[in-house]
This record gives sequence, structure tokens and C-alpha cells, in this order.
Amino acid sequence: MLGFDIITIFPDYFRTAFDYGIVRRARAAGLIKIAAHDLRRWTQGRHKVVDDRPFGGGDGMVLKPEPIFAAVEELTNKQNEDEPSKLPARVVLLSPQGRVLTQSLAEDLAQEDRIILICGRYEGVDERVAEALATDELSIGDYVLSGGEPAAVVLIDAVARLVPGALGSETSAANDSFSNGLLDCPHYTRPPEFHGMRVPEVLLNGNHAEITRWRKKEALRKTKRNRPDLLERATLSEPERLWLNEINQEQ
Ligand code: 9D3
Repeated sequence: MLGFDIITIFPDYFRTAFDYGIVRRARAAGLIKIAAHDLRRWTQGRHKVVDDRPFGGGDGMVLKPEPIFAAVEELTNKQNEDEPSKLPARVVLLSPQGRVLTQSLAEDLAQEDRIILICGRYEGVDERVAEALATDELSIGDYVLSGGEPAAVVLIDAVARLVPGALGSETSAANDSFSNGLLDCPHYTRPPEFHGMRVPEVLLNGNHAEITRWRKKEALRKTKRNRPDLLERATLSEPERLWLNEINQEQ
């Protein structure tokens, strides 16, 4: 069982986020548990203040450290009854300044039994959270979000499906895009012709050896077109290098 605890000022954001697909199934099967906690629960005073002005000046507000430290401490103690105050294996701060989440890191996180996620908002989070509380500071990519909440949904989705038993027998994490460092090949279904566009003939003729070769070559073509950066880092087999040469020769 992998438990996720999300610390956020918008707990309602997550109301239905985990009610679909593989994540819903994994929750129903008791493989994962997800709880969203309102950061204001750990504030002092009537106004439930979670943020303050940045030292040194500047625009925007910064999330204060005290409620975040109190939240992690309490969630940790409550769930670690036998070993109180032992920190959970992972405390992830979601931040634009983090290392970028990768499939390989998602695989590591899927081995944990508890992950606490801290969602930032405003201009940022007091740096002492990253320094002394978080085990990981993670971003989901090089674009600007308005907060860590959508990033938490993305991380949980990517990790939950890697928990053993979460994927049905018909699918396998080993077949996923990125498991071989390349993108997936194109897929088609009926009808064989749509708006004048034909499904590649090779997929209709039932020659499975030929279909396998076509899929590998088209995965290379897709990766070259959309993610040349992945192609540079991939280690290609001899036939893959041949197919890539063929693709480079076209036009
Ligand atoms: C002015 C500098 N900005 C940093 C790039 C300020 C800022 C922008 C956006 C501070 C916080 C945020 C909110 N974003 C997140 O908390 C966040 C995020 C993201 O914006 N992109 C990718 N991954 C993530 S994880 C959390």
C-alpha cells in the first residue's frame, strides 16, 4: 500500500481528480490511498494566514514555513504510530525550481510506502521547506503553472499506475513509451478509410513479423520528428540504426 498525503491551500481541487481510470481502480483495490489536507488546518489564529511578504522586498507573497512544517510533522506522527516523528520516506515539494520528474523517478517513487506532497502557491515557498523538510524538490516540466496542485495530480497519476497490480493484465508498464527511450508507434482502428485517409496497408494484411518491423520503424520516425532529444540519448539496435538511415534518406 502506497499512501499519498497532499498538503494544499485548495483541497477541493482534488475532489474528483483521482476518481477515474487506473488511479480509481488502484484506490478501489487498496493498492494506494490519497488524502488532500488543507494547509490552513495548521495555521495559528482566526485569519488562518498561510503566507507573508518576501524578505528583501519584491512582488507577491511567500508560503510561511511554520504551517508546512507542522503539517508534515503531524501527518508523519499520525501515520507512523510505531515510530513517531520518524520522517516518511519521501516529502516532495512541488516547485518550478525542482528537478524535472521523469519516468525513472516515478518508478523509484512507486517503491515507497508513503509520499507527502507539498503544493506551492503565490510566488513561492519559504526556502527552509526545500532545505530542511523536503527530501525532493520536483517540477513537472518547463512551463509556468499557477500552483503545485496540477503537478501533484500528474505525479500521483504517473506513480500510481506503476504500483504493482495497478495495471491490468492487458497492459504493461514495460510496454510504455519511454521504457525503451523512444516514443510509441502510431495506432489505427476502424474504419480502414476515413476522410480519404487510408490505414497503412501493412496493418491490414495480417503479417505479424512485418507489422512488428513497421511499428519499430514508425516509432523511430515519430521520435525523430517530435523528440529528436530522445533519439540522441537512445541506444539503438543494429536494425533500428538501419531503419533510421532509411528514414533520413526519405525526401
Ligand atoms: C517569477 C518566478 N516564477 C518561478 C518560475 C514564480 C512562480 C511561478 C509559478 C512561482 C510558483 C509558481 C507555481 N508553480 C508551481 O508551484 C509548480 C510548477 C510549475 O509552475 N511548473 C512546473 N512544475 C511545477 S511543480 C510546482
